[in-house]
Amino acid sequence: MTDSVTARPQTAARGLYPDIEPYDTGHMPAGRHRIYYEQCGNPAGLPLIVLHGGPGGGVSPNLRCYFNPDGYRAILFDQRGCGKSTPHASEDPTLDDNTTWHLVADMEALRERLGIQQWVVFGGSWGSTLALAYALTHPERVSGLILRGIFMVRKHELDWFYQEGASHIYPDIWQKFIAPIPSEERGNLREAYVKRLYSHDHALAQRCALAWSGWEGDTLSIEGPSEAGSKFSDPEFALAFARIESWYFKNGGFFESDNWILDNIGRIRHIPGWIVQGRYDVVTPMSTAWELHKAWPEAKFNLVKKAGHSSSDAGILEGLVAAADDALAALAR
Ligand code: STX
Repeated sequence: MTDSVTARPQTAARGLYPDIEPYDTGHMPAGRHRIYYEQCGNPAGLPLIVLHGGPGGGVSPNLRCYFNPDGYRAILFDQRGCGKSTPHASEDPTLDDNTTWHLVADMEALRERLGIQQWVVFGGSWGSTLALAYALTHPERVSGLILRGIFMVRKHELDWFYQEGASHIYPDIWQKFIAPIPSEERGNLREAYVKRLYSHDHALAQRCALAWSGWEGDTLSIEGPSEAGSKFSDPEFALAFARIESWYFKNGGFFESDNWILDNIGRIRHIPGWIVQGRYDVVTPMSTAWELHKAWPEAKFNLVKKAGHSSSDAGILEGLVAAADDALAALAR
């Protein structure tokens, strides 16, 4: 292979930072839970916390690589019930103590444990929901918000993805999503799923979990379903993911009212913000990001023309790295 093939053009967009190992990992007790966290980059850098999606998605090593490791002290953690946090929802009989407000409290406990006054909050999809909920609860703790694939867990957003809407864009994949549910129960798919995900018929629960999880995994990216196997087809991941998501969605994200985030956005408009949204996001369609942009015009709004929901879709990845670089330049002392 010649240099002309491998050399990156001068105009190459920003890619991920190189793979990195955490300089610290641990488990934080939270009631009967133990919350896994890791710290990466520069211990004296600008603190930033990463909020994964789902809920129930867990963090992965590539999430460490959106942040300049010389400038950031990036903290990643697995939210209750998923990833390396325990008990794992795939083998936990209850999610009663797993709500948005428990996660917000876990973030506060983690912040105090790590001796951090303020941090940048970075989250995509459900991570954007949780970031907004946290900022609205503890605005003084947030130095900046970097949000991707905006999601507010409102009924119409859930109906779009789990009842009718996305079904028209991915009818082939939708067919697999509805397959485990008898036709007479398809009028309310979320309810039909919730009933089965804790079934004593373990094979049924597992089949439903894989169908639920596969629907999301296969519709995330503008590139379409990944050919290679993915974590969405891992039975344990899928069971925790489906149980946690459906529990949060059944409860409207545990918000006081459907439009709670937007109704209260005035309380956090002073926080420096970056919004990155793919136009062809089928999981969390752009209309929600657009509403947020209208309600919070001060935040930088990066509409990525040729991208879907995934944080690894090229334009989204570049937009997130650029936003984190911008935030570092603006906020580091
Ligand atoms: N779930 C939206 C969400 O938060 C309805 C989400 N979508 N995909 C993900 O999260 C991961 C790929 C991060 C698991």
